[in-house]
Amino acid sequence: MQLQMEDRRLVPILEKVVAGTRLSFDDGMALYRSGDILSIGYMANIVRERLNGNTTWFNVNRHINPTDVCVASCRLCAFGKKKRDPKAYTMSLDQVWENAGKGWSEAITEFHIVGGLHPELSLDWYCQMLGGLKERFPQVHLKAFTMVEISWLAGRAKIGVRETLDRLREAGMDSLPGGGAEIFSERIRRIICDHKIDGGEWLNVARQAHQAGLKSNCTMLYGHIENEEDRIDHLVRLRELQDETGGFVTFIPLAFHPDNTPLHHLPKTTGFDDIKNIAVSRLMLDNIPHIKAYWVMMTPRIAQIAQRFGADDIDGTVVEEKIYHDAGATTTQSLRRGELLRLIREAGREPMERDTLYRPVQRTEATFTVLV
Ligand code: V47
Repeated sequence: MQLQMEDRRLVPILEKVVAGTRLSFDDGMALYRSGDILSIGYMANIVRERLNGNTTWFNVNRHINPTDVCVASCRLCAFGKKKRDPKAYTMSLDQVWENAGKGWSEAITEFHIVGGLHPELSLDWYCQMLGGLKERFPQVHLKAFTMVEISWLAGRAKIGVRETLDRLREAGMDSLPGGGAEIFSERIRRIICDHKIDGGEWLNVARQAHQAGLKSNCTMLYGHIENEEDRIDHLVRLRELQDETGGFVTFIPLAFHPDNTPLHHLPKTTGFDDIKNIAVSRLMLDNIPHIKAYWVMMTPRIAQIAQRFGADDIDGTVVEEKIYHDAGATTTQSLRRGELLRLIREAGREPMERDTLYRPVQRTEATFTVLV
């Protein structure tokens, strides 16, 4: 039985979705302009179940932010600080390694490592940091540095992006997170993050990472001053690069949190828009295997509902998230494994623990009990 679509303009899109035909820019616009969230979710769920069945993936990870010192002054950000700011911090290598081991259990499979664009820390310092982590935690996957950080480190070392990636990989980097993409539209970037590399360069660094054999994630920051065309343009540009490289593993739509940023006057996103972004991205990004509803950003409640609107991933236990909490996120800073399992099961999905590259993780009782 098929859903009776309230918005009849979506019927041709449903036909494409059922046939597995790629959606056009205009289809994307029609989806964003429609209020018929149930029909949009129904279609996104078809794609989600085609690609991931009834599984919802999660992982057990820890975030490490070695420094919040940043030469850029992005209006979207509440995390970055100038070096002279008394509240700014930069960890020593020993502190990074010690921080990584806090609350350490065999259960953690991933360190998610990102930070500011520090004016002095060198590529060698970052290589030492990765090497020290690998030495201490050899089984943990190091998902480290946004495309923006890679470009910055290459510039500081006065070498090319490819050589920078190669050196970081030799030191222990296993893949890259999806941050820093924001929204590719130059008109918007000039206002929200004018000190950052432009969208073309972000895609170029991602291309080189994928060509070097490294997988990465990708993101889109929405809910600030962009419009729906900017969003579809962003999604289509990611889809085009994915056609070329196949290197993106997961897409994560990130809702803008205005608190403590120069854009604090902007309203927060709504649950409706959060769910719609999950669903539209699932429908437009037909070549990216996973869509993550990042609970830290969208709250566990919305991330749970998103599992029936196109998302197949809820991220992980996280532990000590800083970027969103500096920008006013009121969610907890970590979720226990048992809580993630409950959220997923109540949404009628089957939880599957994964490593960063979506290989199922098997647990013995001994390691299982550590985090439940
Ligand atoms: O790059 C910064 C965004 C990103 C704000 O790859 C903000 O698995 C909202 O990329 N309001 C970092 N967003 C987070 C990120 C991420 C998160 C979870 C998983 C993965 C992954 C990647 O957060 C930044 C920027 O786009 N951001 N400030 C803010 N005030």
